[in-house]
Amino acid sequence: MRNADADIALKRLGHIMTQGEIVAGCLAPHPPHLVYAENPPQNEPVAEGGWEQLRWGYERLRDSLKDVEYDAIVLLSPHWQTYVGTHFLGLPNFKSLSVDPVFPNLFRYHYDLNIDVDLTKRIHDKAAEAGLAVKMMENPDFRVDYGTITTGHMFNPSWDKPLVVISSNRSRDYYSVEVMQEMMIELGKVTREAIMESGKKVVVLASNSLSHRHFTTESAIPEDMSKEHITSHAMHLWDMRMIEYFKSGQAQRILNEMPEFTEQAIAESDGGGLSWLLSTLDTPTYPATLHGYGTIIGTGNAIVEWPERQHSGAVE
Ligand code: 2X7
Ligand code: FE2
Repeated sequence: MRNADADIALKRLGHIMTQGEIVAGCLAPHPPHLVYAENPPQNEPVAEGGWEQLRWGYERLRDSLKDVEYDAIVLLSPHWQTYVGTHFLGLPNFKSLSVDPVFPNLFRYHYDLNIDVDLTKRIHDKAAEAGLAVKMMENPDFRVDYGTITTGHMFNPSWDKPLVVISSNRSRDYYSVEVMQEMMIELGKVTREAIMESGKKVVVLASNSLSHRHFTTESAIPEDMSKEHITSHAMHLWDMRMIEYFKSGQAQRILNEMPEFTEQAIAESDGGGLSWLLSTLDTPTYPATLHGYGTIIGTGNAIVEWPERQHSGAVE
């Protein structure tokens, strides 16, 4: 009897020890202006600062995670747009120059990033099993989009953690926000399952702005903050509504209102990142931490952390 009890206890312990964990989920937007304003050596253009509210927000996010151990970063970028299914960066390393097609004056970044191919393959395979169309991107000359690079840099400027990079399937363009969201909720579920089964500790990042109406012209000095503000009051109201839901733990309400938000605020949630993120976190009911909010060429951007490690019975 004692031996049987000991066996069960050992099995349970083994399960706890090998169980993976999402330590945090974050909304981590990627306007290239943030990297431009930071002046890292990898980026060619030189700035006189700018967008400090958001850059301080990223500082607070990095600070919040500085003592938290994790193995990999899983990131979905709306600027890697794939029209047939969801794709995953599938080689151990990608190195090249990433240029923002709209703001080449601000973002020409020499990147060198490592991929956690094992975790990528686990998520890819689980998504395939669930019936989602998926593909591993194994072209070594593939150029990584600026959304991935900007979020990757602002979240972890030392690039010392491997990434899993997931494309944005444009099902919203072919179908509707509702169809896109159904697919992203499924992708979020399998992402969570694959992480749990991998035994790894992971941070998940949705790389997108909230309201996304740009100005149509750029000021002579892009970092002139006297010119920066939200495009319209309607966009501001939508952003504040979403932030209220983040802070009060109402993820289900965000998912319910996603079609109206995405259409009326021209929101970058159209790429599926926010729906996917909330699904990886099992539609959280606990409050998220708002690390920062600010506008960039008229768009609304929030840096938000769901400290998942403090919930779901996880051990820090
Ligand atoms: O990709 C972006 C964005 N999401 C918001 C603002 C400005 C530029 O690029
Ligand atoms: Fe964007």
